[in-house]
Amino acid sequence: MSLVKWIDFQRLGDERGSLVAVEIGMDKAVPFDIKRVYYIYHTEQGVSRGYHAHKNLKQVAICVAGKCRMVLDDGLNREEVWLDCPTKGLIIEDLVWREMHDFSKDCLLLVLASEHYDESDYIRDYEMFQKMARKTI
Ligand code: T46
Repeated sequence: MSLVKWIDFQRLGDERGSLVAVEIGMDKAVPFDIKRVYYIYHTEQGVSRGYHAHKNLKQVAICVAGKCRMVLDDGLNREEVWLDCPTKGLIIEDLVWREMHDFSKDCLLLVLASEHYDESDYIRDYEMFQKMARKTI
């Protein structure tokens, strides 16, 4: 099964421009209660981010401006995708290693998270992540 799962948000645009509403508990909506929202912007050129997984955190990442490349890895398979569309949300499940590369100067990455910030939820060691993902520890 592909690691890349999208939510296609409806563009509620009119002649004045575009608008996207993000909701929970509806068809084509975010599949968890949102406890936290953060956004990543002004990323220096050539800088990559991420390089971790989460033990218990689901997220939806929406690139509302610009673009970046997201790598997802479940310990067995690695897939990459461009985030470059404000109407597409990438669902990132727990126990998925993520890396973000090639941020455009204007990239504004909005992330909706199922849990509050908790540093102890991060797995920052790739070998440890692989063992956990493969349930070998
Ligand atoms: C993820 C990817 C997509 C907080 O204090 N609260 C927060 O909610 C977050 C997300 C971060 N921080 C602090 C922790 C660090 O001192 O902000 C600093 C930068 O965070 P981090 O190095 O984890 O950022 P990224 O871009 O590597 O990863 C972030 C999220 O942390 C992570 O959950 O999945 O974006």
